Amino acid sequence: MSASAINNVQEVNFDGLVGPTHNYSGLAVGNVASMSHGGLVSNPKEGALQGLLKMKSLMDAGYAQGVLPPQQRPDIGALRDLGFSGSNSEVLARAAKEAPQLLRAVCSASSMWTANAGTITPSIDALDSRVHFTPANLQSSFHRYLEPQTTGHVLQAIFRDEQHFAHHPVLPATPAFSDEGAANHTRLCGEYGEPGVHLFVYGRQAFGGERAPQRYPARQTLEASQAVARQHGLTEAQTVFAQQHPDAIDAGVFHNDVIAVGNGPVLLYHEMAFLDEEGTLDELRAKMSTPLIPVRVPLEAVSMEDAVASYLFNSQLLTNPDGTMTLVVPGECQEREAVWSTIQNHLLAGNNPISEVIVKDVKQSMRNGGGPACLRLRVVLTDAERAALTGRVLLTDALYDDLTAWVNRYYRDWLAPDDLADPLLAEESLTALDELTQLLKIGSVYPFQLG
Ligand code: SUG
Repeated sequence: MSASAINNVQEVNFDGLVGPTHNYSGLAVGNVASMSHGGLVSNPKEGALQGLLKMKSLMDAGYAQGVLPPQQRPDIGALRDLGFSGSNSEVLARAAKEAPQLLRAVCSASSMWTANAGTITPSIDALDSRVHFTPANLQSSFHRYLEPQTTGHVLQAIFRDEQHFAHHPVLPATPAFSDEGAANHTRLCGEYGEPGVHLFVYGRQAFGGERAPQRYPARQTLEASQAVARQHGLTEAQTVFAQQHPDAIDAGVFHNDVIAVGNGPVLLYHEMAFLDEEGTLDELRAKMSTPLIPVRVPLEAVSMEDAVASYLFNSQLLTNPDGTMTLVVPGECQEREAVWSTIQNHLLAGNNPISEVIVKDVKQSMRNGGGPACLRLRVVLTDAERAALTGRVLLTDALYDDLTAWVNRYYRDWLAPDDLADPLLAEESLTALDELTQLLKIGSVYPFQLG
């Protein structure tokens, strides 16, 4: 019997709940969807329910599903740090008048994209047999730079048991160590309980390096990826560091997970994903103990524009017990002829384990550049590690019902940019989040709870 079968090792997808202040503020440079939808009216209730439905349908299909809470927004503390003073209402009103771009940033519900929450190494690959976590510093943008502290609290609250879980400090929040977490990290392996190889994809080198994007920022540095690997004790034999193609970043591919997705031995990628495609595959093949199954999508089949607009590569690739794989694609893939026919004729009909496609509507998130894969943080856990989790964070029918009722109770279905200054929105959000931490039984994780 294989190691994963013995220890019942599973991949758990921890999806981020869409927060009550979900809005479109055009905050993310280089993220085409965010830049083009800034100013639209959002529907936080619909966003949260779409996310919950995705979680529920994957749970119903037999995949292990977890949930992570959103963050405290508006982050009035951040506005105070920037010199706004007075009561909460006064702080919000002054920011709305004097620095609306800052108010928008502190209201972002961007923590829903938990693929950016951090990088995880499963215990199977760690010398001390613990699961290792590093929250991403997300220093590339102000609205996301606000996330790591609470992300750290949340991860430490849930993965609290020190016998099983090890937490590392966030990397220095400076351009040299720009880190966007699991969106630029893929673990390839045979079965989950077998040793894996960690593919870290970076956009630029802080110290040296020849090629870098010209138009849009590269959000991950080689130095950051190397530091995370070092923290987790990963050796050279366990890691591959590959540069993302700078032209892809300039076409709107702001994370590797917008152009590639891997799971088990399969790496589904677009020909423009890596600067050195052959070198990357060769190194993976040399280091993996199981044969790599590359599934390459050529430019002639899917243009960069189609890849970025459809988020084909931001699909979730899920492993089934019989070794086949299921691809969970966003609804936008159906709207692009070239993408849909590539899915049918190249992926499903091809000689690879992908045998099923599920379409999910996560439009509220997609308009900000977050597809199915952005919304989840993958954590490979053994039975014992799952049993050691703190809180009620693994989805069940009862938890789904509770969370759906909670969203329906507190969330608005209409949020225009001007509503962000509404002090009632801030109050509603705090009340909702306080109740959520009780519902999830994770204790105090938010600044307003920790004092
Ligand atoms: O960081 N969008 C996010 C989307 C992150 C998607 N995550 C992954 N690819 N893993 C970002 O660009 C937009 C917020 C706004 O414009 O209101 C935003 O932050």
